[in-house]
Formats: sequence, structure tokens, C-alpha cells
Amino acid sequence: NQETIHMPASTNKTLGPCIDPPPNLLGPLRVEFNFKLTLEEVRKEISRPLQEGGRYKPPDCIATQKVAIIIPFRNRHEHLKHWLYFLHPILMRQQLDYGVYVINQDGEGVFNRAKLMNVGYVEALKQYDYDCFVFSDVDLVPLDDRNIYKCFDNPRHLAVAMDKFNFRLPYKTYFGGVSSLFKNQFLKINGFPNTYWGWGGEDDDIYNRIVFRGMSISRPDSETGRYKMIKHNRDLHNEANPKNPDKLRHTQRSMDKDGINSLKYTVKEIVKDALYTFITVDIQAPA
Ligand code: UD2
Ligand code: MN
Repeated sequence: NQETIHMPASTNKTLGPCIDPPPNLLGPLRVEFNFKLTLEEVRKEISRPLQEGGRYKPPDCIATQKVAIIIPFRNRHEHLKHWLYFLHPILMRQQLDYGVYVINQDGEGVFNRAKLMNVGYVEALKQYDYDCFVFSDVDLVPLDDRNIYKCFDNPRHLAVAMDKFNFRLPYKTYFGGVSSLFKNQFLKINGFPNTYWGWGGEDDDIYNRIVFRGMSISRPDSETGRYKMIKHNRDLHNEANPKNPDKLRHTQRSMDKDGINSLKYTVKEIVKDALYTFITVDIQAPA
């Protein structure tokens, strides 16, 4: 006969590592964008388990990676609301230790997606000791939560089957939409190019960098990697740049001097919302 010792769960401080795969995933998801949302509604519905700035840690296990989610942004608040509404619950079920960073390009100059992602990498690291970086367009929502927003042995391309491309890769070397790199993978390619102004080409440059540094692309299968893109027109000041395709022929030569080691910008403002950290930056964009 033994005395039973009752210990409240809260005093048991030794959490085990989170198990793979996460136990609460749902698989295929229903995703629609045809409803209006206010940011207040999204905050009310999903901010409870979050820490200020859109940060989360699983309560009952230790996540294996610390993931910064970086979103290049300007003037897409409608899309951002839907992204936050759908992604936070998914990322929580994936049991990630994560933070969401919206990198907002200041001013009306030409947009630069890749440079904003470089800024996101640097600024996120000032906030927390992240080891993995997920880069996502603001208008892309995964249709299956088994597509884990973490990093892999090789740089990962997550958005492999988008509705806008009939749920297939548009071409074999496509690397656009959503991707993830460990810190050391990102540094190995000197980050992303800063010189692709306007629409197009920057994703192919990143693909080239990865291959030139002897890595390959990791991808989920085409069921797990399904995505929906919120329908939109090309934004103002993000016209296709006819110079960009040409630049792709020089990646190997330019990548060591155009990247995280040549990044210049100034932070205008950092706002920590309940759902995300919003960083407005001047990236010296041409008019
Ligand atoms: C494709 C790729 C994208 C990128 C781009 C070329 C897909 C789904 N995505 O996107 O990864 O390679 O081509 O540059 O095929 N943005 C703003 N405000 C703007 C302009 C852009 O927030 O004024 C951000 C936003 O996160 C957006 C992303 O940049 O999702 C890419 O721009 P896009 O959605 O206009 O381009 P798209 O869909 O052709
Ligand atoms: Mn888009």
C-alpha cells in the first residue's frame, strides 16, 4: 500500500519535445475568401493563445524549431486579415514556436519582394533567436495542414500546387509563393537579391542561388502542397520589370555581392499587434 502523491499539472515543468507528426492535424481544409472580416473579429477569435507581436509557443511540448514567418507587404490589408484568420490556427496545430512578421514597404516607390524578405530575416532575428525562416506571399493559404511551416534538410518550396496553376507546378524549377530555409541555408546563399525591383524573376534568382551552392529543393507532395491564392490584379508600382529576366543569367556572378551582405534599409516603425509584428521600412525604392 502506497501513498498517492497528487501533483497539479502546472508544477510539472519538464515538457518533452513535440512529436512528429503533430497529433492534432486535420489534413485537407475548407478555405473560402468570400466573406468580410474585420481585424477586430480576427483578434477576438484567435489572439487568445498568442503573445504580443503574433508570437506562439505550444503549451504542452517543446517545439523543435523556432520559426519566423516573413510576409512582404504593402497595401494588402484585406488579404492579411484572411491570411491571419486561416494561418494562425494551422500554425498552432502544427505546434510551432513561431512569430509572424509583416514587412511593409514604406512609400509609393517600386515594390521589391525579395529585399523585403531580407529585411524580415534581419529584423526577426533582432526579436528572437529564430533558426528557421518561412517566406510567404500575403495572399496564399494552404489547403492542407500537413504542409508544415518549418525547415528541412534542403531549402523547401511549400506552394507546389496552387489553384491559379491548376494545382501543378507551373515549371519544374518554380520557387515562388511560400518557401522555408534554415538560417544556415539562407546564409549559404547570401540571402535573397536586393536588386529585383517590380514584379518577377526574384524567385528564380533564389532558386539559382540554392543550386549554385550545391543544395537541392525539398517539396511536399502535390496533395499536401495544395494552396489557394486570393484573386487579385497586379498592384500599382509592381509592374513586371523587363530587366529582371535578363538579370537571371548573372546570378552566379552577382550572388556574392548582392544579398544579405549588401542589404541597406531604414526601419520607420515597428508595431506589435496581437496577431503580428508590423515593420515599416524604407528600402530606398526608385520612384
Ligand atoms: C507571383 C509569386 C510570388 C512572386 C511574384 C513575382 C505566386 C503565387 N506567387 O506572385 O511569390 O514570385 O509572382 O514577384 O505565383 N505584395 C504586396 N503589395 C504589393 C505588391 C506585392 O503586399 O503592392 C506582396 C504580397 O505579399 C504578394 C507578393 O508581394 O502576395 C507577390 O506579389 P503578387 O501577389 O502581386 O504577385 P503574384 O501573385 O503574381
Ligand atoms: Mn499573388
